[in-house]
Amino acid sequence: MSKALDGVRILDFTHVQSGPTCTQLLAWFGADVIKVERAGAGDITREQLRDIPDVDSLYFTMLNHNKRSVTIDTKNPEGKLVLEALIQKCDVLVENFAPGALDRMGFTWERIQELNPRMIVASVKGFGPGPYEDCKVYENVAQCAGGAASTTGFDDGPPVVTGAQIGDSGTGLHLALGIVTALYQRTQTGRGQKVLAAMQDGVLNLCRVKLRDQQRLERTGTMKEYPQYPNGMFGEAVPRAGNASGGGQPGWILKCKGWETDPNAYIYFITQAPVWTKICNVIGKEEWASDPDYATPAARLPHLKDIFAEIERWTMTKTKFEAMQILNRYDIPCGPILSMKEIAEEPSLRKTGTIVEVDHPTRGKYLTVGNPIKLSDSPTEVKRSPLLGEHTDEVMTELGYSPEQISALRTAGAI
Ligand code: CAO
Repeated sequence: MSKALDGVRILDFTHVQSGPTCTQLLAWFGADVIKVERAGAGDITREQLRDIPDVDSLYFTMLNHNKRSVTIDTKNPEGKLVLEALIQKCDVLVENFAPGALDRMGFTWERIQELNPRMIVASVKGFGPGPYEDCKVYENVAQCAGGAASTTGFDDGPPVVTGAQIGDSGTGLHLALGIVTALYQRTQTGRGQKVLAAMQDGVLNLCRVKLRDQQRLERTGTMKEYPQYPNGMFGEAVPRAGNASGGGQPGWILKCKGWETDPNAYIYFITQAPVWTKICNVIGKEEWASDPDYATPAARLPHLKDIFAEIERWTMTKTKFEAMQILNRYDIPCGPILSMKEIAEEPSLRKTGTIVEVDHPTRGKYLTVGNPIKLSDSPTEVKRSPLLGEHTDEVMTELGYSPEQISALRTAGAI
């Protein structure tokens, strides 16, 4: 079956997490992704967080599926010529170097345009134009600068970063959308363009609801669904809301049977208004359905803490899966707190290709997260990540280099 991005060639000049997330998605949609790495070393993540000596780390393998790897020293004059040949052959150059690195290498936007006016140059940077534009940025810096950390955690504790890699993988996702959009526009204009996804912007986009709340707070001085109401004090900025739902339907994380020994024996419980009577019946508080202090969403807001404490008395008598089963019978929105172990072992995720087992020549079998975006006409087949420079000869041959030229470039240290 054909793939959505068949025929699109990506010069993948990315490393670490944000850029590779983007190009891996494009590869899963069928693009030919040629990852350019530094000879001898490669993407630094090949050797970071290694669990097996001298074998590409899971960090690397899980972010670089379905790509080809070529090693080029792009600071070597002859290596630069090879990169130029690649630029002429590809549709998109994706990079996430520190600000200015590509320019210092001699590959400015103007130079790339000279070589290939159809080229789309897509970049992840920590910040957009402004006071921090020259800064190097990693995941948690973006979470802090994009508003996530100040709004995550509990009111009485410090700002907290989340486990979800919203700065790196989140920005990679944003960049992928920018690239396919630019490819679409190119079908009309025939021209390439620059695509920039700044990590601060990506995180802020995912924290959109918190900027909403900032304005609500400024207008009214309070937010009734936040745990700070009615007992706490609001300051000038959106506070950390613990496990509050963040939306119009109050929710909280509640203990389930076994919580004393299992750190993940918890359930997320939402007191959705349309099923309030059913909630009251399930937990044995039928009288709340008609009690004016509890019967309406507005009346419940001052009592949320007590309400969740009462519901928890019920959830603590059930495992999270038993509670799920019962609550779902009544369409009460809830979700188990799943550990990574439980997710890795979940058969339904294996069935859909969201969790995939991959075989690797030096690592053996390992689990990875497959393509989370499913296209009915462009199925994803997850293929192992390339070894360093595995496809250098293959790609050089496609670029028109003869075996003798390849061998000379290798001797010169250009590839
Ligand atoms: N041949 C020769 N040189 C190469 C090369 C190649 N194939 N590939 C890269 N290089 C060079 C670059 O040209 C750069 O050289 P200069 O510093 O002389 O210009 C050098 O390698 C290092 O690149 P870098 O500065 O991007 O790498 P770093 O490890 O120092 O910084 C990071 C890493 C992530 C902080 C930085 O790249 C960055 O801020 N990127 C943008 C934001 C981003 O994506 N952050 C996400 C990080 S986690 O996903």
